[in-house]
Amino acid sequence: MIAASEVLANASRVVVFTGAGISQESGIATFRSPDGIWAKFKPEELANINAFMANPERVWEWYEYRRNVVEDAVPNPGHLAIVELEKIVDRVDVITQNVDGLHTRAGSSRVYELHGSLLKHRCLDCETPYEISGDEEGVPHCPKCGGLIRPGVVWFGEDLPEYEWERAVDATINCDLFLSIGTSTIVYPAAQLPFMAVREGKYVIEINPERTDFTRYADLYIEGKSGEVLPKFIEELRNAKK
Ligand code: BJW
Ligand code: ZN
Repeated sequence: MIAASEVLANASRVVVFTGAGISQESGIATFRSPDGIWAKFKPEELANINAFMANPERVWEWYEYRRNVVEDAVPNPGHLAIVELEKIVDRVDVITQNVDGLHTRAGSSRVYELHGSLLKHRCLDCETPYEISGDEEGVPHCPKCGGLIRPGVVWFGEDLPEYEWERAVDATINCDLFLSIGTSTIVYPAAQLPFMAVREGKYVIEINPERTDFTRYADLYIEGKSGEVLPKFIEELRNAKK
């Protein structure tokens, strides 16, 4: 038994809060591990509007490279276990910081992407969405106003999308089980959510091979990779409900 059976037996609204770690086993590098995306590139050099304005081609190329990696990746047993969870409890809200779209591709039905998506683009000036054709050479321009097209992710210093953030907070305060999976829990405001869940008296489980700033506040810390832990955890939850 890895979790309190009573909590599992009574869980009906579950929040799954995820970070880059859940996609690590799909071959997508996390941000802050020694071989992560930012071991080679500093976030302040690439993931902000000033970097894009200073050198749009360079930033665009980096995002195109990552978009291609993500398009070739497939959901792993961790993503699939979260889809399975929908068959066991009344409601599952997936709140993700990931920009890879893998929860949706896996089949989760209620996904909130707090940091946007590598697969979406929009005009920097008029915000009109832009569909990538694949024929672009360099940074495309907006057909409507001529502005530069930017990746649809949330850079440092930018606000999170309002609707997704509101849904995330609402799901957190109304859940009865909160899972924090594969996130270093250091990027705000997203990192507030597990702390908010604790403050609201929710049962919070963290799944991560490494301890984080949040670990000591969790009701239960399960050390391990999400692709290995989650399928077992879901099985346990299913049994607790029998
Ligand atoms: C496994 C595993 C396996 C491995 N299984 N687990 C002080 C100074 C400066 C700024 C700030 C500050 N305090 C707050 C801020 C603001 C800033 C912030 O939080 N900075 C912190 C770094 C301090 N936040 C913002 O700017 C946000 N906006 C904002 O606050 O707006 C208000 C504002 C307006 C104007 C001015 C100032 C503020 C926006 C944040 C947007 C973050 N965007 C990014 C980049 C997206 C685009 C892109 O992809 O390029 O989102 S940052 C990056 O970090 C990305 C991620 O979503 C996010 C979180 O990272 P995550 O997912 O936790 O990944 P890792 O790599 O850190 O951790 C992976 C974990 O997985 C590890 O724990 C591993 O152990 C584990 N793991 N394998 C399970 N198999
Ligand atoms: Zn435009």
